[in-house]
Amino acid sequence: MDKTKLLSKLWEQYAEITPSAKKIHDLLEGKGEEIKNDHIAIRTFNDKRVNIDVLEKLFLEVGYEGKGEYIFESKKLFAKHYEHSTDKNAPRIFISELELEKCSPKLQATVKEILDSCDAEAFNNPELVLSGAIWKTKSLAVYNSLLEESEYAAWMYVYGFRANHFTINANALKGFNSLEELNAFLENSGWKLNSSGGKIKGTPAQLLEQSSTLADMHSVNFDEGSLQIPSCYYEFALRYPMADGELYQGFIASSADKIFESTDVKLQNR
Ligand code: OOG
Ligand code: NI
Repeated sequence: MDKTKLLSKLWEQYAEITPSAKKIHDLLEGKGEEIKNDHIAIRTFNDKRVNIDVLEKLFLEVGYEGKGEYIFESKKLFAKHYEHSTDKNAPRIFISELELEKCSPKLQATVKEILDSCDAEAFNNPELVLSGAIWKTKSLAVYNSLLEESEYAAWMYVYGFRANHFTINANALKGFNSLEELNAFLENSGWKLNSSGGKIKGTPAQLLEQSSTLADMHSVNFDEGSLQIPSCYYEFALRYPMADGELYQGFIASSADKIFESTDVKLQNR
């Protein structure tokens, strides 16, 4: 699979359960904006069958290179970001993984059981990153037990391997002079933004400002019946130039820590 195909498959799969992303995309295009992607994020567990080393393979094959590494102590996450070696317009890729050994024995056992239930071939699928929730059952009891300890683990159980969000490159928007302006436009158009740590994460001094919508609510069919669970969100990133004049390319862990919460149902009720 080539890069264009991979990125468009990730978008299709994401847009299918994130109708607001498609609507915001079309709304901005309707205003004459050209939409460019700053980055795409993917989540996983650090079990060696599905960890970052496994999921990065397809991206390395299409020309991405590993760049920054990030640690999220309280959420027990580790992440890496990738940039394309030749295509400067290609979105960055951000892959995070839950550090299972730092979680409770109960959560570790649950995740092991989930992964053990999969066909071994599922892990060797070169398109694993596009394969969603590959486990055979989806139990609300399992979802709730994961949710008690890690919203990230619970989200992963329901939605699996896919793009968790796409991110609009706000530098490329012509009609907005700041992220505040873009946020105000989105809120006036009816979208709810993630307010954890403030609606804008990061500062010009940190060279990256980010905001995001709250994830859409999506109907999930559990073995016990169906329930609305937050799916995916849309992010907006504005980058500032470094001393050498080039835009900052990395991520900011303290901001990312709050962006992760865009899928947390607790924020929806604020
Ligand atoms: C990733 C959250 C972090 C960013 O841009 O800082 C992030 C996630 O929710 O999986 O995307
Ligand atoms: Ni992001």
